Amino acid sequence: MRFSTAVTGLTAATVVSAQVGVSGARAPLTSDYTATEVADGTAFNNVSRMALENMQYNIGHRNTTSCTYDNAEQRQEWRTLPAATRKSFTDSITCLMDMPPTHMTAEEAPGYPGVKSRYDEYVATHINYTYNIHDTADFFAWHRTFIHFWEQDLINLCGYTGVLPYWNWALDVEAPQNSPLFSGDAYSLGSNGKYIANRTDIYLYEQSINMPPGTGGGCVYSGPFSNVTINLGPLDLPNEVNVNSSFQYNPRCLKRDINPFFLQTYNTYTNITETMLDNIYIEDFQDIFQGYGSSPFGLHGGGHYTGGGSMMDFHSSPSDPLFFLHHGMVDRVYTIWQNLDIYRRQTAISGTSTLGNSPASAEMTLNDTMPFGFVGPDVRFGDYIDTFGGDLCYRYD
Ligand SMILES: [Cu+2]
Repeated sequence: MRFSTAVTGLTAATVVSAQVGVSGARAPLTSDYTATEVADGTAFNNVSRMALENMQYNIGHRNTTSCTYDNAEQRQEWRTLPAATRKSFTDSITCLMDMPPTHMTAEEAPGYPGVKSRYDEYVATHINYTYNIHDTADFFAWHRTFIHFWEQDLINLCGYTGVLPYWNWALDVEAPQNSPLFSGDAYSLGSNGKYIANRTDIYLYEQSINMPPGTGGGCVYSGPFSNVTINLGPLDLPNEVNVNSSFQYNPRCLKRDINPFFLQTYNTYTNITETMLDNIYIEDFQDIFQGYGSSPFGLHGGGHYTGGGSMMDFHSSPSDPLFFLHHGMVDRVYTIWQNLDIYRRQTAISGTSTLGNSPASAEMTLNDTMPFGFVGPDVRFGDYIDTFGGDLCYRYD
């Protein structure tokens, strides 16, 4: 095993020096590593450390005392959280599902018959803005802020004392259905869906691929969320009865269909590393990441379709708490990408506020507002492009 630092002379220190104006050094590329290092996560872990060193250096020069590299929240991968913290995390999620809405007014309620809980306010807000937060300039920043608000609710409304965990897809590529996330014990994120046999491939027209059936398909049957009722969606699931209106009340169980095909095809260490290192411009990085480039799913779509069930619904996917761990990893990869070349990438944006610019809308600027509906206050885009901006103060481990 060798690190690129030994091969190319590109050390974290020289990358840091590039950040302060010394020309010559550049952010690493996949080609700086061997195929084995890319495939086994060595390259990913190496550049993650470089990104953290750059971040630490950069934050250290900002003259802030309230939020520093050392006192920032440090988000962790799900399986590194202590069992008791994992339990407290899922308990606090159930608490949000049992809590009445906090933002929707009595006057608004008739327009949102499916919003029954504080948790549903998140789902409804994502449904409402679906076409303004995907394949737009603010895809990364909006979802970053969305999961931040959710984490703050777990803490402030439901007494959670841990950090928002993320799901490192690559750790589960061999058999995601056997991941500790889905073991179904009290410390997991709930089980897979109950297995439904004798299913055939489904052809996905939009992505032009055959989707093989996953390893579940039915309701989550043990552990956390096996007894929860989800109320909104689905709006666009293949082979499901979808609702007729966006906020229709449609109570049902939480379904999953953990599907190794997607994780193995779109979310390996090689996929992650190539996406992160070989797209140096934000317009390419965000497109490839979301499956609007050569791959029909990208890291973002691959994780969603691996979950199956609710996670595959473009609009109502936050119905499955797995959404927030998946988007934690999305945010982590974006954060690493940004910090590998802070001065060029931290505030780089490209695109409009409509999906694929359809209907056409103005190019977004950092002064634009990102709307959060029932979730929280609208925020300035530029304040949330940085994990130390706005009221954010976190980094990944
Ligand atoms: Cu989304």
